[in-house]
Amino acid sequence: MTASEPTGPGVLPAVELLRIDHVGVAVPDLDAALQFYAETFGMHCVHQETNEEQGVREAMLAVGPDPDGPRLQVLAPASPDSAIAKFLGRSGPGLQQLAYTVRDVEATAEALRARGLRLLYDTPRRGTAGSRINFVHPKDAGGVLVELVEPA
Ligand code: MC0
Repeated sequence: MTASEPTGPGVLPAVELLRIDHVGVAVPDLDAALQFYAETFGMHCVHQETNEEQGVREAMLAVGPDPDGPRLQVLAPASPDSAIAKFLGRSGPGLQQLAYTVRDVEATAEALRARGLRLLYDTPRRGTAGSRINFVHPKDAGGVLVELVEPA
């Protein structure tokens, strides 16, 4: 905090995004998608897991040589009633989410709530590799499902 920063009642807390964490695409078949991205774009999988709570089988693909750079997340449904299954049924395969890395997911969620945006969860849930995540409703973010990711 510097002397020039505004403080006091009515001043909104800052929203601090660090970088693009990943872009998520919904696919019907994870293994087929991994083969497609490897053969077509030369992208390789650096992490894979099933997140039962989210109902997804997911893989993170590195893009380019930077091991800490933004990733492509490939999301396939692990259950028929999951968010990804519903997305595929409505829109078909394609871009499902844009995720930003944040230092503090609760503080960022609170700062967005203060701006009138709806967060999907009252408290953060478990995301990829033990991260803590929350989402902004796509109707409050220009038609984009925005994910906040606080890495483990
Ligand atoms: C729905 N809508 C979207 C959208 N999903 N718009 C843009 N991007 C999306 N992904 C639109 C619909 O078209 C509809 O628009 C309106 O939002 C409301 O639709 P709805 O019927 O309420 O939609 P639902 O029931 O499919 O729910 C949407 C919602 C859901 C975003 C709330 O998908 C959700 O809870 N997502 C968060 C969890 C998630 O996505 N998990 C999978 C990734 P109209 O104009 O027709 O009204 S797991 C993950 O990402 C983890 C592993 C991680 O990264 O660590």
